[in-house]
Amino acid sequence: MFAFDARESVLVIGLGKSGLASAEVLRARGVRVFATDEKPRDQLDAQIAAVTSLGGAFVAPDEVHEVLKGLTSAVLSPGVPPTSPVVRAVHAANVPVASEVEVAFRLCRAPMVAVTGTKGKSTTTALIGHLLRGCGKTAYVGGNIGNPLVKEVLPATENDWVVAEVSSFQLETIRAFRPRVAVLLNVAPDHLDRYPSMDEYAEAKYRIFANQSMSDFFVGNLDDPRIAQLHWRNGDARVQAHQMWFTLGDRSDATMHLREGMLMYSPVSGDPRPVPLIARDAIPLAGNHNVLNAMAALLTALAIGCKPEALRGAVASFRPMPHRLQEIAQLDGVTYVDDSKSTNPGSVVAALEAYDRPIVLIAGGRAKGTSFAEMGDAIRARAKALVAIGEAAGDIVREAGTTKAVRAATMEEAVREARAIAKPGDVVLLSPGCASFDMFTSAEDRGERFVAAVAGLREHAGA
Ligand code: UMA
Ligand code: ADP
Repeated sequence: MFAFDARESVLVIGLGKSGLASAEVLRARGVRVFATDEKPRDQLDAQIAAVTSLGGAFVAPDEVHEVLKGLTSAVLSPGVPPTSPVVRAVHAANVPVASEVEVAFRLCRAPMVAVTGTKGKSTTTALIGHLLRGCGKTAYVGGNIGNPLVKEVLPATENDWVVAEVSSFQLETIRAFRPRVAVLLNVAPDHLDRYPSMDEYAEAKYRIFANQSMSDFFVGNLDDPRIAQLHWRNGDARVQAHQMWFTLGDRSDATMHLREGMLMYSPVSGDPRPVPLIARDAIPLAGNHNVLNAMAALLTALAIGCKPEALRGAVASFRPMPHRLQEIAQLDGVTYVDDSKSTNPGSVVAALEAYDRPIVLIAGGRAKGTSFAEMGDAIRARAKALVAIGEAAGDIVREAGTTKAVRAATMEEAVREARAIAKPGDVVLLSPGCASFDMFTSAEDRGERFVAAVAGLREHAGA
């Protein structure tokens, strides 16, 4: 069990990116693969063809019971919740279930960095990969960031590093998964349509350090009140790894802190006096939240043995990832910012705080069981106007109270409305705070539609 070789027979549950990659890797190792997916059968032609061409067999969800007896394990896609009938049937048959990142961990020869948190995972994961490469190391980056980890780990040797973005969904069904460095960025309301409470959501995230010991590192955000409770000074013994903490405050109980605009590093061994590492303004990302993300990435690189001199140059050459506070155009003195990957209310608050200019905010989409109250406070405090879209538009307008608000039915209409309100010097910010699936196929699709709508304005203006 869990050697994933020709003696084993595995059911892959869910045939999206994660499941198809798992099927491919397992088949290449000679594993007997069955695969299932709860989408209507007539929408699965391409997935079934892919599984069949690999030499695997598709099993309809209501036929899974027929193959349960011979299974050695099941590999679960992150989007399939534990309440799914297929997962329940597999558990009832005592077939062990593992997440795709668990399979990746077992097949991985390189030491691993894993990054989780409600927001900032992809930025921090990409930045860690960038820093490690800038320090001359070979780094493979994958996971929730988009390219399934199970394929990414395969070429990595003992001398390389794997940097994995892991979601709470993926962490739910890990078993031996044990990163050399575990990064915990923040825990804020999100995915409350899957978790009964914030406590349960946080516990899923805490699994990232569950198998660590003193020879590993834990990098944690001291400014997140929930995560700060894990600090050894608070008497919490759950984190067994060597703890490295970061904060925007000027505090001596952190391994990295901010003092007079400088990121200060207190080495974990040797002379503990803080050394200036890099100026806050040298981080090429907007917003305080990104200073925290950069601190987490820098601490990780330092834990791995990167030298401060090399890190300074590497940080400076990093660029924001697409759809994360990405400035996409300047038009008639107005700056247009694509933050489509802002999919929970907390990331809207962070985006609004990142600009000290008047903001016309485009927000809304499909809510995920979260409250918009705090986001409404931030809109009232920082946005000059709101253009609301999608299913949650009414709720967000209500929470935004007295802020000037208009509704738009399409992205093109939203951009036209925002343009009509914005004055030179303003920012038009797409930061939805919601999932995209009510109007778009993905957050990327939503961002691309925004970019296209802004380009359309330019054409109309003849610019
Ligand atoms: N499915 C079922 N039953 C269900 C739910 C889904 O059979 O109850 C099937 C669907 O019909 C579909 C397949 O499962 O065919 C989709 O699987 P999936 O939702 O796990 O999606 P993948 O395409 O495999 O992508 C997953 C991650 N998706 C989710 O966690 C929802 C991707 O993260 C990740 O990039 C990819 O693996 C590669 O690792 C996306 C995400 O939204 C970006 N993540 C969440 C987030 O960041 O907030 C956690
Ligand atoms: P994730 O992978 O966790 O979704 P990303 O780095 O892709 O995180 O960023 C997604 C969104 O969250 C972007 O809008 C980004 O500006 C915002 N964001 C990034 N880091 C933070 C943070 N530490 N706190 C709040 N919002 C953040």
